[in-house]
Amino acid sequence: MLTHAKPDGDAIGSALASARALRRLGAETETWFVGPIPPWIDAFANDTPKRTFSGGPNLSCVPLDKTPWPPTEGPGIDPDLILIVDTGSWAQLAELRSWIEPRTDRTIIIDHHVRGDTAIASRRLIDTPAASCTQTLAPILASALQLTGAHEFPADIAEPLYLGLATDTGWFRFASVAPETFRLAGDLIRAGVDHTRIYEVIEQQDEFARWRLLGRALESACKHPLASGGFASVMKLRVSDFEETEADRNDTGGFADKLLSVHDVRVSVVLTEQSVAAGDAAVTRISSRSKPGPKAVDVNRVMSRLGGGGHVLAAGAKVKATLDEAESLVLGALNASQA
Ligand SMILES: [Mn+2]
Repeated sequence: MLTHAKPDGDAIGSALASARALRRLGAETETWFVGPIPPWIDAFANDTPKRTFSGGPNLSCVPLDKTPWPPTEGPGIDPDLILIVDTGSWAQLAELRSWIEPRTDRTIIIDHHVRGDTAIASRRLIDTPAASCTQTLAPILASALQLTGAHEFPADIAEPLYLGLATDTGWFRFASVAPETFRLAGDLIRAGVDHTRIYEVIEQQDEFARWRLLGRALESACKHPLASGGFASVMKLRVSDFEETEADRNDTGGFADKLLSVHDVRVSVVLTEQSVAAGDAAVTRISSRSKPGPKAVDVNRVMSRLGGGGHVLAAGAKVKATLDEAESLVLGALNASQA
């Protein structure tokens, strides 16, 4: 059982649900995840034995031993069937590619993404209207287990299916949510899913220091008018803000999104001062988010002007500049890219 690298809730939920269903049908299964793996995985997969691969990618969640990467022999290393869920592209399979390539004739893909590589698997089920890969898997696993519906799933299969459904829809907010999405969620809760526990495990695990740091960021926030209308918001974090709040360098995740809640803010930028050795030039990390819609600002284009990049709605860069210089650079690039 394989899924994309840096697995999210849907990838992990799809893999665990499929593996558990196959195990109930008598198949021996192994599930490999390519890291980094979210810290909450043990809340869902603590029953799953682990295999670590040495000298290679960060793979885990199979029998506990150390196997050299790429694996050449051993139980489960040369399976009869490879099931790949929640991705259909080589790029997302990362280090697994060289291992899959000689086995594509016995590989099946079940996915809901538009983009993919046809050569990976001899059989592919690509269900693009599905809100999550677990939504596609639910009726397949139900019929394999000879159930009359998703409400009959055992709880250890219903839970990962719900995990994928809830996280891939942003807790049932995205445009992909359809009547079937809610119907399946209802059936899975009937099957015994503790949905408040899942929300707590995924969304309510922050350290207090992170919110104190967010306070500093919000206090620094400024709004700047954009030539094409609306505003860009800029927040700044100094090295001293991290020290004084005792926050971690990685605690800024999601900060830029917060100010997109402001009605006239179209772009939100977080500038983070990097600690540099005395005598070295100042360095600032830039993270930007853009509000979706027909008038969306392409922050990938803006950040490319500063030597960075990313996606249309989320991009970043690193510049040799102080916080204030970086702010001017970003505002210049924002207005130049819309001219
Ligand atoms: Mn997905």
